[in-house]
Amino acid sequence: MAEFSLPQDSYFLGFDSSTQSLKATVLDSNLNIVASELVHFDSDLPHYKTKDGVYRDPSDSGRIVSPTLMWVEALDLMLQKLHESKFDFSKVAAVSGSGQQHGSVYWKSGSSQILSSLDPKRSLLDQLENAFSIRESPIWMDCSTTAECRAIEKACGGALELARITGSRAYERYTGPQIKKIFDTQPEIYDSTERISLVSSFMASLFAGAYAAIDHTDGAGMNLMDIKEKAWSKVALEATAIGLESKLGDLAPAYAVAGNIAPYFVERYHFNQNCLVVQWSGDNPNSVAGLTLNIPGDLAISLGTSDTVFMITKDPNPGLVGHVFPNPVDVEGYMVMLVYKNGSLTREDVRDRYAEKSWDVFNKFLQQTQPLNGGKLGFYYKEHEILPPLPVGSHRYVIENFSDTLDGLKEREVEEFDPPSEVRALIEGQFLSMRAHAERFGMPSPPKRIIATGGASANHCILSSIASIFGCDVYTVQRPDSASLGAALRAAHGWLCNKKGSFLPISDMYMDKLEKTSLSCKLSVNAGDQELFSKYASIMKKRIEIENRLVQKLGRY
Ligand code: ADP
Ligand code: XUL
Repeated sequence: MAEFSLPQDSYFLGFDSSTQSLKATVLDSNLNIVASELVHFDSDLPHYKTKDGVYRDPSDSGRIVSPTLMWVEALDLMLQKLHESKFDFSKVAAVSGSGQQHGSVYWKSGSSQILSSLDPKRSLLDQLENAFSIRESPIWMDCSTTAECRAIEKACGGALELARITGSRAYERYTGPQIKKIFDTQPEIYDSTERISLVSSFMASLFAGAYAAIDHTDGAGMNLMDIKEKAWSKVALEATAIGLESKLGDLAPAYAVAGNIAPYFVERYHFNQNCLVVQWSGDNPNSVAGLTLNIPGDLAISLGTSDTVFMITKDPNPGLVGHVFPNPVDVEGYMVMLVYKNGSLTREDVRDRYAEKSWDVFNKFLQQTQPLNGGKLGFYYKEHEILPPLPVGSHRYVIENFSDTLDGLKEREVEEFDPPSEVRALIEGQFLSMRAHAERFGMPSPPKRIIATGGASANHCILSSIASIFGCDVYTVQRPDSASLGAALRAAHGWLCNKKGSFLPISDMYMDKLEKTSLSCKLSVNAGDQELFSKYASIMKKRIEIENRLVQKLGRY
């Protein structure tokens, strides 16, 4: 083991190019955080005029994109900020990162030439201004490709068959349906594109100064990769667009090296020329690494722009709900995941409308109201939801004569609750939905424990509701950005695998010393009581009954 230990006095730099910001976390060779930095898109780069990092089509077509160049400029600014804080780039042994999943970048023919000859005297933004055939990247919040999804499913033998091959049925935000839309509606732009990257492989390409491969894990978020073979699926490629394989390039394992860092970064920021660029991956998969999720039965909940729930498994069984991706730090394992679009931005919306725009007031309302909310149930969709597939809108119900048992009780639809009940209905609704769908997806109930991460995991009142609804202890990590932390850890892991010349189990890196590293989790809230857990089970059944009716009436499938 010693011959494969991390070099002393070296750093591992991890990024997270997410919806609202670019974050960086630096680990030292003892896996402790030594630096972190953030570029917030709306406030640090206001000239792009994004709201929450995105542009929403006002016509309600469901089109949601982000300016590709904003991500490039964010990297210029991030490196500038680190430089100004006297960060010593020369100590960085490896760089890796996370990208928001599914988003895509379209490189114009001839751009590989620009990438491989970057001039260290000029910013990246300046040189990449004309490198993209599409200037606005479709991102995970987009839901404008329902027709393309149905066409791809049909061509692949149905939704279930597509899920069996690629890990998911067709989803609007997935890259394959997004590419199909461009291929069908803007063929000349498709033809003028020489490479399509994911956000993750795009950022890796900048650092490597050459097109980086798409990694096996983030590649599973495209509806294009065979998750067992870890190769492009011929049938899915054919169902999507002609001539696609060459535009996608190769796939690679997440632990592989994309190349040495480009001379641009060596000359401009004084990185060491031997610094490795380890393949970037998706933000959720990197959180699996950052949360050291290696025990089946542990559940992770990420409360970022999106809310996600994930677990690891050796034996995935992809179906019509949820997603399966290869585990980025276990070559034989997989992760299963549920994704909610109405996460933090919907909580902010309810906070702004009912709780005086203040998390303190929001939390006071959560504390003032009773668990189960006196039988008041709410469904809040500020964005078209993924799970369940419902359009924008809110629906509120009161269970008549609510008492402890719900058997035979009927609900009545209402217009609005009092403000404290609105807040509780939102929070209980979000986590009851997660519990219900995660149970259907094979989550042990209660799970052994939950590890919470993402911006909203800083909110203790929200974590308390999670502990009551799921009936288990809730842990948190030192900092809520597990995606950039996981990326830094994967940079170290990739460095070691490269040194060894083959895959090394990631737990070998922290086996006996987890508690002494920045990766350790701490207990944040104890499990709620068993009786309340059972009461939540019966109100959850009622909620799913109502949800199924809403899907029948308004749903997209
Ligand atoms: P992403 O990585 O998807 O860009 P983050 O994980 O950084 O998102 O989370 C950002 C979100 O965290 C914000 O939209 C905000 O609503 C939420 N957040 C931050 N602090 C709190 C808090 N105290 N209570 C609830 N939500 C919070
Ligand atoms: C995952 C998903 C989101 C994005 C946002 O499928 O769509 O969680 O990764 O970061």
